[in-house]
Amino acid sequence: MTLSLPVVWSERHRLHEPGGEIWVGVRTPGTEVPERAERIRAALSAAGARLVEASPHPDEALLAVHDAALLEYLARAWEDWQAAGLPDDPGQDRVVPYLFPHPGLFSGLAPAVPAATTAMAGLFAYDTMTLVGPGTWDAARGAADAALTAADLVVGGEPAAYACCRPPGHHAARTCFGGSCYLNNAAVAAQRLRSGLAGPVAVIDVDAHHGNGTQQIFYEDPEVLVGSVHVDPGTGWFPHFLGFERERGAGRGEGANRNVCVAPGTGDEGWTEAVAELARWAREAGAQALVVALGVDAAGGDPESPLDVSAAGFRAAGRALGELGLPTVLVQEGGYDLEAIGELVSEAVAGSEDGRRG
Ligand code: SP5
Ligand code: ZN
Repeated sequence: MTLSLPVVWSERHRLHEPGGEIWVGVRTPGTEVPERAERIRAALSAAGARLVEASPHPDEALLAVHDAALLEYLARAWEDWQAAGLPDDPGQDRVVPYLFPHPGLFSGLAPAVPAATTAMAGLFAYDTMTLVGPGTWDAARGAADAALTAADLVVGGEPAAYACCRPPGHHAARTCFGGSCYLNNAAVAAQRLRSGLAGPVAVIDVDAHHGNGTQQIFYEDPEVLVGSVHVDPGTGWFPHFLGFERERGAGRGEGANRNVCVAPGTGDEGWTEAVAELARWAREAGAQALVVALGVDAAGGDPESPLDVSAAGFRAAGRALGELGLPTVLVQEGGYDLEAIGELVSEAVAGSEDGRRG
């Protein structure tokens, strides 16, 4: 098996060491670790893929999906935290929110921009798990550059390209971040495809968790179709508040959002059929280009999900997406089983090449 598509990579991912995640107030080891991307690169290189270094892109590409205030915050959050002395007193070496401007507090007023560095974090972070350290911004920027470079290659005529994005992106929304994600890599790739190619773009998200950030960014946009298959949040899984099948888009984007929920324990048959259903939906809606938000945490054995998909299931899902025959950017999302992640990604990518070749 030799992969013919380019694999875009940024060395900067290593600068992001979350140092764990704070869950129910407890600092746990966390699973979104640098080794993930290294394992993926090793497996794709072994499968014969060409490696391409991500090239820097201007902020405009990010402003197409995020508010300037979020970008400005992320760019300086760590330095502000350090300048405020918080690593020494009280001894917190990552940016962690403590107070959240819950919509129910405000009687329709806009929350004030707080004077305290400690309070700023809650203005942008929607959970306590997504920590910011010294290299987080550079790494997140590198991941977005990888997605944009892959999209540039596809706009330039490559049939498909894969971006090894780390940190992942699909939980990051227009004004806020969480779920181990800071910048929405799949969304910036979709905007790049949309500006470079004609017609609607589909984002199909096969990560085990709902792509709530991507959904939010494009919720009222009829030109970016967003479909996600994920473990039913109604059975107790992240992101808990979103990802239900009744969420179908709004305004001009009514009908352009599609969620397919699967039960805990779902394996190859049910899951690949759900992916194929999203592929048919995108085809029928007239998609002219495709972004695959390729998380592999639906795998049996992944510590972050209760799904039970095998390497063969990822290959079959890749094939169903490749059969659409669309210009395609695959963007890495989750996947946390270090022993399996390389093979799972490689099978999904190889499947998409099988499908495109027919
Ligand atoms: C990109 C992606 O896959 N993000 C996944 C974020 C889901 N994280 C939810 C974590 C919920 C708490 N995990 C507790 C683990 C305890 N060991
Ligand atoms: Zn996930």
